[in-house]
Amino acid sequence: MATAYLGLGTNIGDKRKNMATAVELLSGRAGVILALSGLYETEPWGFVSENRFLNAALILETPLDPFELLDTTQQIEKEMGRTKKSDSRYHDRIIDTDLLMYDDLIIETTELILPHPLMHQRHFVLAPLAEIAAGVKHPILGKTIGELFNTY
Ligand code: PH2
Ligand code: MG
Ligand code: MG
Repeated sequence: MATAYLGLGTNIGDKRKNMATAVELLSGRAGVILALSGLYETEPWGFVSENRFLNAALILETPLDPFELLDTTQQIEKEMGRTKKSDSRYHDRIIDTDLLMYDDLIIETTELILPHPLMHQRHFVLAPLAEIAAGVKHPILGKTIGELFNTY
């Protein structure tokens, strides 16, 4: 079993319902949810949209390896109606599930980078994550999530 840290975001449709659906599907297919943060209303970061986000983070105890977990989260996004655009810009989305950390694993592949390369630069990730995982160390930066959030 591994411990994985996920970030969730949604900014279109019934956002509370999207969050609840994603959490339910994850807990059925990806493992056991050990902790779930509150919901954070945030402004779109990195792109312009009139649709504000709801963001959250969760801790998952999972039997899946990181790539199986990625496949599972992408399948859930697809089933919930997420469509991928071919350009590399950010877009409004029904649901986004990002793998932030997986134990203290460090990997860099074309498919998956862990820890998530931008997590420490994003308030919308650090705020919910610090609520449930303040004492957990970032495997590369060597600081805890609480420290990263406080010095953000
Ligand atoms: N996700 C992004 C880009 N910008 N902004 C907010 N507030 N919340 C997000 O989840 C988010 C974002 C890319 O995945
Ligand atoms: Mg994302
Ligand atoms: Mg994503």
